[in-house]
Amino acid sequence: MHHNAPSPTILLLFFAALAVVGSTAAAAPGKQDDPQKRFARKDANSDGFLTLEEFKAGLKDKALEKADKRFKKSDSNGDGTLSFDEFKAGMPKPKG
Ligand SMILES: [Ca+2]
Ligand SMILES: [Ca+2]
Repeated sequence: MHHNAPSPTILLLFFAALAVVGSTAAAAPGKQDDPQKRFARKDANSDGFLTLEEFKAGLKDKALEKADKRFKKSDSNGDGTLSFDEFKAGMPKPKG
């Protein structure tokens, strides 16, 4: 590989990539995001319960395919909605 000076195109791509990475990181649920915030964000009507629709909102493809199972599994009292406790219990547990 030659060490040429970066062309304007390369620089543009570089900054575009940075922007994409930045926005993806901001949009994706971070590891430090606490369950309460995730729950509140999903609870579109803020009634303290997640319906299946609310639970699936924003998910796509594979996550969406798993959502039904996860929802049913998490819904421990079978009332068709997830309380915060149920939501939290159904989340992958952080290690440590
Ligand atoms: Ca709700
Ligand atoms: Ca429930």
